[in-house]
Amino acid sequence: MVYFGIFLKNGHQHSVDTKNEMDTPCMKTSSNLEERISDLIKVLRSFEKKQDIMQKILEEDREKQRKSAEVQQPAEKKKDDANIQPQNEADQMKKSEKLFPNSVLFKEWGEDLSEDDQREAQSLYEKYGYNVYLSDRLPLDRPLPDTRDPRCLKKSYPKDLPSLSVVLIYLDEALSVLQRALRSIINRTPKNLLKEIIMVDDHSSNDNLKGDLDVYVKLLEQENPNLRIVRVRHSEQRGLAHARASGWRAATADVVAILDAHIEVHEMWAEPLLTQIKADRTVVVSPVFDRVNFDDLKVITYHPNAHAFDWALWCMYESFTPEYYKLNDGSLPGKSPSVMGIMVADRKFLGEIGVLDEGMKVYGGENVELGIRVWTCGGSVEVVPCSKIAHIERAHKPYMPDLGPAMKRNALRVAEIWMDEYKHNVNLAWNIPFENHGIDIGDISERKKLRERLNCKPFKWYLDNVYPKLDPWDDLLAYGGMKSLDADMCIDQGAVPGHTPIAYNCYYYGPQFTYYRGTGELYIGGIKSHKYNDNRCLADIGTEETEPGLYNCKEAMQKGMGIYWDFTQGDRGPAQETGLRRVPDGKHLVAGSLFPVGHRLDMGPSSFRCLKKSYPKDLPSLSVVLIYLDEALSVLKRALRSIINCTPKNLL
Ligand SMILES: [Mn+2]
Repeated sequence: MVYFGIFLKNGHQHSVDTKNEMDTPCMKTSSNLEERISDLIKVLRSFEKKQDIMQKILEEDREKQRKSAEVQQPAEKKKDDANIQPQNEADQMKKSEKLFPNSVLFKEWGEDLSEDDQREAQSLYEKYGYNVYLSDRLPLDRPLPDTRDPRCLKKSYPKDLPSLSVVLIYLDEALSVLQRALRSIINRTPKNLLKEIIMVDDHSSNDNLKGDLDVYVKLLEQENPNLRIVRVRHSEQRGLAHARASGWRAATADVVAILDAHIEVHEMWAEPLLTQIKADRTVVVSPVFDRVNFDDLKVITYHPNAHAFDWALWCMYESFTPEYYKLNDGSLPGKSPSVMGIMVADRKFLGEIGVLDEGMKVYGGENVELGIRVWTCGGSVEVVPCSKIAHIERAHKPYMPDLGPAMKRNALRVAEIWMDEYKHNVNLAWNIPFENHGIDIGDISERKKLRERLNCKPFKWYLDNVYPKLDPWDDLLAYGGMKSLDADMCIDQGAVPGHTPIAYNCYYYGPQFTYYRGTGELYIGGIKSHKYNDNRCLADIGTEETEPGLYNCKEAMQKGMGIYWDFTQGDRGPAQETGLRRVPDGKHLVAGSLFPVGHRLDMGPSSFRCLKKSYPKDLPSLSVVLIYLDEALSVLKRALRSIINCTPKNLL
């Protein structure tokens, strides 16, 4: 028996209590207590291992995404070593032993450090997530490579640009990093435009962000008598969205630039942004970030890309529209579905449309919310290539070790307020039930009222016009884990790379996420948010003897494999009633054998020559010998089942 779809598209949770099973994996077969305990430990271990694997897969996936964004617009590694101590051969001779061979900090940096310095660098890195040891030793006004499109250098900007408030938000940032941000802003923003810098401390605990920073700010004030430097301190940690909004509230200039504090601005960063806002007060703009490596603090050029997100609302780079690339001028601003976080906007306009959702907690989602809100409520979002900011990509963030729960919660909030009939895609992406998921998203009444008051367009308009690359997933019928009730196992994508789905203890994470589409496609191991990405379809490769495999859907189609599956109502019919059949109302379960041998639909043009062969009628009779030692029961059962089902009765 197969149980498919813990959560179904109509939002009802099936009566089988899957949650319980996740918490207490139980083994039915062992009878004595010791055996049960050791089995339980094994299950837990394999569960942990599986989680590790999943974590790795996710990381690799992210890395792949990041790389594909870079490949589209390849990042060139600048050979600008001006600030880094040269490593000559004499230095290499007295190389001290690597104390932290496994630390990512020392993977490509720190060859020549003494053991004491290694210890200091490592402990600072662990605390901050970037190389504070090195930052403390680099000049505060270090030069940055000019990474702009050459056409930017020829542009001229209006003289009468709006005035600017720069908001820096921070939480336990390293002092030298914060100082370098301040220094770069003051040095590289025209004095007549920079009205004030507002520093928002979201309740840092570092002592030197009190005394030492105060001294530095005093010095800057003396140096720049016309510049207002405002300090805002939260008495408790309020999270990113609230901190950014606090900065906005304290601002008084025409335009407000809300930045992270681990940045350095490039020359002429402000003018291109202010020019766009001067021309259209409803446009929210973002500079292009160059990456500052967390280890050697070198600047890696990033080319302009749109800022976007997936259905889990994790942010990601995305190409601009095809129309943008037709213009063939990479110095032009491009429209963008969202912002990554850093934003520059007309101060009053930002207020009119509701600044930021201060009901967001900790981290994540607020940037996507802003993007959707700006677009649907009468404005637009642009990335401006001639404005560049170097931004430290931290190895870990200070807010909390795992940002997932906060992200999930904030994403559900965005969905509930802004996504109309598409809101459940966020649940799908996080694989949580549509209702009764037990996650408190806070009070959303004010934000819903705001949306009404501003008369904002529906989310469908946003999908159709602003972010058509996002797959609306509007024909999904079911999602969740697919479980064999007989074997008490779930279908799992198995080893990647590889094409063989396996039966595995149910733990309902990434590799077991299963999605069933109205087309009949069945994805195992996840679903992609974007139309341009391919999913992995369960495919019948076309021979009666072979179990289905997991293949890229398009590839499977081209090869003539069957990728459309049908489900029957979840009655427990005899096991040989093979095949998955769809329920008429698309709401309920699936019956059949876990690996539906030989069932295929819509084979398409087949090139399998074996299928066309014919064999003599009077073949010799056959004994099948199966040898085994500690084989899994279900594997053995499946072998027997397939032999009986797939061997002519008169021969076996
Ligand atoms: Mn940042």
